[in-house]
Amino acid sequence: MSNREKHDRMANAIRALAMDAVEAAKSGHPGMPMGMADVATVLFGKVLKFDPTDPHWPDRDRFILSAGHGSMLIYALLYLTGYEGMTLDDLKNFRQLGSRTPGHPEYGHTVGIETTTGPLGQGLANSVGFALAERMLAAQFGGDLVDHHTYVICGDGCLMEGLSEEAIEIAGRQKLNKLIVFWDDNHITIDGSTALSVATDQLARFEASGWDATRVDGHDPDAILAAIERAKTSDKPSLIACRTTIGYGAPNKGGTNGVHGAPLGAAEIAAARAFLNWEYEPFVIPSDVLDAWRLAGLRSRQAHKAWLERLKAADLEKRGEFERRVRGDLPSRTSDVVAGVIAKARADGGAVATRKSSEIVLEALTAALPEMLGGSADLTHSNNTKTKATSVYVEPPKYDGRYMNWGIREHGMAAAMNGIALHGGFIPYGGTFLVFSDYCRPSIRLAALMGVRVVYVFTHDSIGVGEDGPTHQPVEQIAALRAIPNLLVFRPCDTVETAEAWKLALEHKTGPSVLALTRQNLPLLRTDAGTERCLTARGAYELVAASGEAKVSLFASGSEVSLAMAAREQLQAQGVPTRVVSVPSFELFLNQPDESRKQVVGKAPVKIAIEAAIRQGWDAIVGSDAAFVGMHGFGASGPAPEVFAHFGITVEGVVATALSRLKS
Ligand SMILES: Cc1ncc(C[n+]2csc(CCOP(=O)(O)OP(=O)(O)O)c2C)c(N)n1
Repeated sequence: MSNREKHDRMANAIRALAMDAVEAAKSGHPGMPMGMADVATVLFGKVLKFDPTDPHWPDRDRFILSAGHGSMLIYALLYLTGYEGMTLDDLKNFRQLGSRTPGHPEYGHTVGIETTTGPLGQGLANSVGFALAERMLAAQFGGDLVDHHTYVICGDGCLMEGLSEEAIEIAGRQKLNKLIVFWDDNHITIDGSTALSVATDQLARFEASGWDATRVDGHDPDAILAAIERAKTSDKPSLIACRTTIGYGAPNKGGTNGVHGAPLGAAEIAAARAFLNWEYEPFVIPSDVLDAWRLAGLRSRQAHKAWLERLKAADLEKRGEFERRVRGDLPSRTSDVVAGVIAKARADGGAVATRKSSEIVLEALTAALPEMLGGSADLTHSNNTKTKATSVYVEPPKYDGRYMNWGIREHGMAAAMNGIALHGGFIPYGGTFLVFSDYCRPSIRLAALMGVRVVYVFTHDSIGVGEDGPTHQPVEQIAALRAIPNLLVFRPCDTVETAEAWKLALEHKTGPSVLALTRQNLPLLRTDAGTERCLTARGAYELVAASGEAKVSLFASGSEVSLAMAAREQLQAQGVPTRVVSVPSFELFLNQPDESRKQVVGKAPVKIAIEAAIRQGWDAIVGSDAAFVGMHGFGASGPAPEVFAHFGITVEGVVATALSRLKS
């Protein structure tokens, strides 16, 4: 059999499995896997460094299917190359509840999936983080241990999404030459021809951002291989535009949007089998083809062994540290570092903005944790994210810095941070204003869905922003973030809570965390020195008890906790026993056992929640009959104290609310 025949049979196995699985599921996307089968066969058959027996081998090449709707492409490849976690039965169960072959590839759910994709553009933007992490880890541990490529398949949709622009610019600026992107240039999206919606010269676009860009016939294996070999020698990231026919092999529907996202149907499948010379029953892979694929799966065995030898031969300390970094375990000193910050904050006293508190904590943490990678979307000096330890920028060609200037690209930053965290070896944190968390939201959601450790430093967390006005004053963002499952949202009230929140965020290995921090100064409230308790871990706790049986419970987060404390003073002075509950994290509180929650909520007849944001979410804690002092609409431009007064978020406002509730 000629090489070309062998290639065709291997590629046709992918095509057949894609059409059969989509047909069995009565849903799915056969067009993309059929169209990109040739590219995938060259990549997995000849180029990609991977070992199906160890999907977590740290120095494997990464493959990211940004066009996640074509999930059958990767599932077919995982089966064919011999991953234990992917069987023919899994393919037959495509898209079924509980299967290992969900509609779109899900990280952590299916072996061999590097990142969850489906929301178009995310995978491509994640890949920038992967490629960056590879360069940075290589800078810290050497090319002996870290030397791999990141390959991406993306579609027209990925390139149309605005996120792709941010990702492309970051990759070009960072000269990520080990990032190689295949664009499935098939001229088709769901609604029809790409000409309906795009007139961009994509090659020129990539080149303008510092990439190499080339075009190949995506059905010519020799041309594809040659393009990859060229890309590997480039000093820039590479785009390989692969001109393909969507649904290649389906003689009537191929090349049309009819094959994008629907089963081909029995007649077209029969016609495709005839066209492709594929005479086998559904889900049957002839042994010559399976053998060829399994051999491809063994291709990197030797490289893997050699890598293990190099790891074994490495200096013991370096090896231990590399393994710790890859596992994502924190150094044992982390707790002591945080305790040290807290002790010093108590000794220093004084009022500081929690963004400054965060900087103080970060100074200590980044010095102790080399895996922490800082950054900001051009708001470094507002977010207070840069420290002495992270003062050097990540820069080609050395990549030994620890701080990313992401530019004004919040979405690109958040998506790349997902890639960095998924790659392993780093804990990325990145800053912007809380109001612009909306620009990061699709990637935050995916971080939470995947359960990866990324920390968002969102400062300027309320109308306390002041003069910048309602465009910059978040009111609904905290509630919106609290709505994302598996995302911890912290709104600390002082330096102690901020330190505790950072500790909890770092320990939260299975999900992202948000720190919502103030621009304005806040007094130190947690003066409970001598105790080792991390009260923030409870999500909410009684900060001060009432003198006497509590008539009023004040619940507050962040900057409003000090306001609650001042209101309590006045109420107590007027003979109204009042307690204050600090609520730094809804999620952690709602996870507490019923009994402890009841205790914290207490039995005071009047409950008031205070937060300079909308009420949504508070009812789950204080009940819908409680009063709320906060925001009911957008903010206003003016000096912060005047804006707070304008909206009635004041000590007097809280006291008046309490007194009127007590009377009624
Ligand atoms: C952010 C986002 N918007 C919309 C969709 C729905 N969607 C899935 S595939 C697709 C068309 C993608 O076209 P293309 O990338 O050319 O894929 P192809 O038709 O070649 O398979 C759309 C709109 C999505 N998955 N993600």
